[in-house]
Amino acid sequence: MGRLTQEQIDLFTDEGYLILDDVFAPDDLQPLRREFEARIDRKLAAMQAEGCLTESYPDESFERRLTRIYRDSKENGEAVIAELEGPAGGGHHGIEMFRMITHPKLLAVVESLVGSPEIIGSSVYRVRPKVPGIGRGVVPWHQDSGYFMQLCDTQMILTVWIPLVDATEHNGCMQILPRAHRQGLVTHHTGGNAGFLVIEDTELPPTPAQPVVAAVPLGGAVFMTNLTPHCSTPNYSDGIRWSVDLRYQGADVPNNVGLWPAGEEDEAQLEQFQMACYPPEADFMVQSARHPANVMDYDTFVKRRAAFEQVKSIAYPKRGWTPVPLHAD
Ligand SMILES: O=C(O)CCC(=O)C(=O)O
Repeated sequence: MGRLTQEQIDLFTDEGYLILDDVFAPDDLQPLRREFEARIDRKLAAMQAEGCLTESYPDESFERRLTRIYRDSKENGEAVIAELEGPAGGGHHGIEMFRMITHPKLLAVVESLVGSPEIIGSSVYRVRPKVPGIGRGVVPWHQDSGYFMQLCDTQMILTVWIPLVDATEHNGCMQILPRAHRQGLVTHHTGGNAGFLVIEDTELPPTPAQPVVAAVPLGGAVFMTNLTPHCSTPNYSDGIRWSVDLRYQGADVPNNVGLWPAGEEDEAQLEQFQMACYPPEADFMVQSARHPANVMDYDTFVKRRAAFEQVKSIAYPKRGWTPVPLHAD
């Protein structure tokens, strides 16, 4: 799998999404799975040392271990998941996470879809260990732009959703509404399941297409635009539906690549930070034909993410979405 064919690019442009089954060889994903396993191991060992965990299921698989912990104690399960997700969902920033974001096989596809070799990656990536029964595993209909700044509503930001196990309808893969992305951003509401934004069914953009089940095997990925409506259904299996979702954009799309927060920004500086699509998290160059020296290395990536995380004054996008209206039914 290298760059995409024109037919695949056209399909993405027309439908608003593309599912590829073979972006990676399954072995390519092993290092990230192992990195998550090691982090879970460390967290469970610490919890055992503190006396809050009796059984840590060391022989259980990547697909099952957290499920066992969660079933024994929701609180303990949540503590491990929180370690991986961090406060906003993209807390894990190990070297293998960085290698995944910058994987050459992935960037070849990303280049085809953003239409430029100048590619910016974003700290708006999320780690999702979707344990059966976990409330926030069910994500209501939304467009990713509902979470971004208005200035980026007409820009292309690419979401790449990568399962670390086979993702099926049974274990709660995503559903996507095809051919709706060209109608722009629709009204979102606050107060959807687990605090997510939600597009009400009656407010979904009209499209002749029916929702598609975005099942994808290990090694594959789902590519979507920031205006493609999608949702995530319950995990009915007895295993964890692991995935990561990453985001990319061309270098001409508003970003914060040139900015380093110092923690004492004045009003004018803070305003500058608001000129990115998602101000509170760090953007960084992942590929550049024009300025290869600007491509970020791992150490700088870690420092940059930390610098943004520490500055609480860089505001989240405020879109003015109103709460889900009360319905008579
Ligand atoms: O992984 C999921 O279940 C939901 C992902 C999602 O909604 C997103 O990537 O925007």
